[in-house]
Amino acid sequence: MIEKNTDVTRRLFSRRAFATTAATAAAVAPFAVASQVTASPTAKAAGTTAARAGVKTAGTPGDVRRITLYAEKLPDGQLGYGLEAGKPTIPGPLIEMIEGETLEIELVNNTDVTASLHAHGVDYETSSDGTRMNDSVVQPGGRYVYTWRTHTPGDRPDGTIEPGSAGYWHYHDHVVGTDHGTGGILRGLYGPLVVRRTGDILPDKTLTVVFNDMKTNNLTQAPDFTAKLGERVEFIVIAHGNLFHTFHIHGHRWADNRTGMLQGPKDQSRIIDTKTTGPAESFGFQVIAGEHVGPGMWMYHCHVQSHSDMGMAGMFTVTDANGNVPGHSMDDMPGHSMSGMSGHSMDGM
Ligand SMILES: [Cu+2]
Repeated sequence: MIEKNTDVTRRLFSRRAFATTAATAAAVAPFAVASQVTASPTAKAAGTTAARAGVKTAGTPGDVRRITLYAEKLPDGQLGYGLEAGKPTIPGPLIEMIEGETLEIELVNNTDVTASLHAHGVDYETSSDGTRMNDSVVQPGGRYVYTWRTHTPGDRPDGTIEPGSAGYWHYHDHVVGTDHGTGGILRGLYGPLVVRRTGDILPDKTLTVVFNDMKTNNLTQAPDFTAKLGERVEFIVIAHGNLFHTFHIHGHRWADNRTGMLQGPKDQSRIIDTKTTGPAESFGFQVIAGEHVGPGMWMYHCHVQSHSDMGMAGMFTVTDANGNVPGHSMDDMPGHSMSGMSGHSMDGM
């Protein structure tokens, strides 16, 4: 069976140099279903063309939502967050909010070390800071509620514009190992957070790529993803650790702005297919899988050459309507390592 792996594109990745890859991938639980964003089912798209095209858009924020997040140890000793007990993942689950809403996250710490939850991008009191300094960490076996608030853009009295909370953000532990969560992040306690505006176009699926030192989603060999031709795929890219990385994806481009999509014919956002990102930075964008380029095996990778050569490269496989990739047999196709992949369940948005 190993001899199936003779496709030239696969050998480019030197996968055989990483004999532990399969075992590592197998140890990572499938990515949890995306959190539900509560919104009025009658919400209308905010005057965008999205409504005309029939695509799903983010609704209006509902009441305060509450979710439970579990910090747990994976079988291989790494740590992960999960929406269900016994199902930690690396990265942790995608948490989605709509500008204006409040989310209460009860963190249940099922690990044997003190852990916490610290968010980027949203509003919170010091009691939700997730740091030892602010007494917002969780002992082993304990639980603690963190409250994240978001706001819409507004005008300040001085005439300047106050930005809203929308953006591609992330969350992570801030206490395991050191008071900066260095050990927690290294072991996998991190995940994506996206705050959308009412009317934002929703993706069909979200893929999360976290460059964490020399690993990707804590895997020595970056995970592979698949999508169908024409699917709206959202990428969320986050960096952690001590290194800078350059995310690149083949055959697809995006606008370097909040959503990755042009907001109108006069939007002057630069169109890019490469973006350099450093520790704790994050960005996201949406692409139409295979748009103008068709189905195929499209690499995504860190473009720091030594990094890609050492495993920070995976496959974004776009299949045709029948689930095939021209020029590749099914046996060649990746897809057994789906870390970071999340389907959306957005009914009601
Ligand atoms: Cu890199």
